[in-house]
Amino acid sequence: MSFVSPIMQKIVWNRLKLGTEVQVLMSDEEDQKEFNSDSGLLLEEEKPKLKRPPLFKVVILNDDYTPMEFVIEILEQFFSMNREKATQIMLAIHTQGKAVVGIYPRDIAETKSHLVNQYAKEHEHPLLSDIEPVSDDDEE
Ligand code: TYC
Repeated sequence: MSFVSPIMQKIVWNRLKLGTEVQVLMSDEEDQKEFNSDSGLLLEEEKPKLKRPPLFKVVILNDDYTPMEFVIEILEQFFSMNREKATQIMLAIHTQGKAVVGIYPRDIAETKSHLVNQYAKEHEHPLLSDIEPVSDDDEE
């Protein structure tokens, strides 16, 4: 065993401590880097969790018997159109066979369509409405 003076012992000890500290710091950094590159999922920005509900068109179909005035009244009552707009849409249905009268989430579209069909039946008119999913092509 060789003799090491107390002062040398202290210097060696301090260097060791310093070395250890530096190593610890470095290994922390390395760990950090590895953690970051290995855990892409954790570091990705969170995506918004709310999705807009799928939308449905309410469509009214033409027929040969329902009076034009009755269709205009349906468009005013169930789809909040003013008389001018309702007349314009009624004529579009009359000339083109059908027209979209509103776009809503599924349950609202179903309810509106059902109420319109029920109302027409109660008044003994053959008018029918239906719903169709809004496709990606429909969206601008
Ligand atoms: N075609 C009907 C007529 O000539 C009018 C009509 C318009 C009927 C729209 C239904 O959804 C309809 N009296």
